[in-house]
Amino acid sequence: MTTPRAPHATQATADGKTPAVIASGWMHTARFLTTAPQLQHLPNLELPEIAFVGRSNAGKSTCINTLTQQKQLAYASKKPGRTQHINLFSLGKQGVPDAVLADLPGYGYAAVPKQDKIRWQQVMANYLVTRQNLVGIVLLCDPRHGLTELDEILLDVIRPRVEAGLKFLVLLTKADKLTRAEAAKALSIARLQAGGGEVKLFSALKKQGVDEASQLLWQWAHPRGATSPMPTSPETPAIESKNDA
Ligand SMILES: Nc1nc2c(ncn2[C@@H]2O[C@H](COP(=O)(O)OP(=O)(O)O)[C@@H](O)[C@H]2O)c(=O)[nH]1
Ligand SMILES: [Mg+2]
Repeated sequence: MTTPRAPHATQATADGKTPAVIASGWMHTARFLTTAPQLQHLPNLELPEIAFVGRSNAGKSTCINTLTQQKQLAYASKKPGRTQHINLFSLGKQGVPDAVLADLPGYGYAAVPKQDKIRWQQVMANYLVTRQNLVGIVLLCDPRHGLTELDEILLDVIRPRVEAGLKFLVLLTKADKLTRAEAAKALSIARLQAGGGEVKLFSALKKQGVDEASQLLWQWAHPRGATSPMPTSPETPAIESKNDA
């Protein structure tokens, strides 16, 4: 006679892995794919792509490094605003990637020359509006500043795509710096501003929100509702770059 499954085990896959373990292992496979100063220099990919956006200093690099459990994947820049390229990272087993993370330039850094600011806004808007394989956007926001005017502009830019099904998550970073009351307030304000999109607290320091965010991203990239990563078809183009050691 078989032993009844414990209620918590109903989420585990045949090999006993929970969704959190699967998602975290998947995030850990992230490796550098390529970098591009402009949209037209990015490779056209068939893989689902998830973009990370946010103001300079919002905690984007730290968040990507935390989610992927890698210290240096997204360079945590000492000079905010200087990372002006779009950096792509591939996810999934070596040789059979199943998704891509895109790290977009941070915006809103005061010391950046005006023409650079305008150039980036164009790069960003272009990317967010036209990138074909984009399936989701993670907007990083420091809750002590809230969603700023530039974040609102970004929300406006992506709204039509979100309405058409693009996934969207706001991560309120550095949550360890907030009291419970401040965190609750920041959440409710951001939920109003995000117009129904998902909003979660995140702390790299306390590893808060890491499992939830990883699982959400995994689901975005694997929309068929599989409980383990989809088998990749043999036709999937090899996109590993030479830099991908
Ligand atoms: N306390 C705390 N500080 C953080 C956290 N995430 C990022 N930071 C700090 O915020 C600053 C900006 O982070 P960074 O990842 O470089 O931001 P980016 O410009 O958006 O890539 C750095 O000094 C980080 O150490 C966090 O979860 N908790
Ligand atoms: Mg950064």
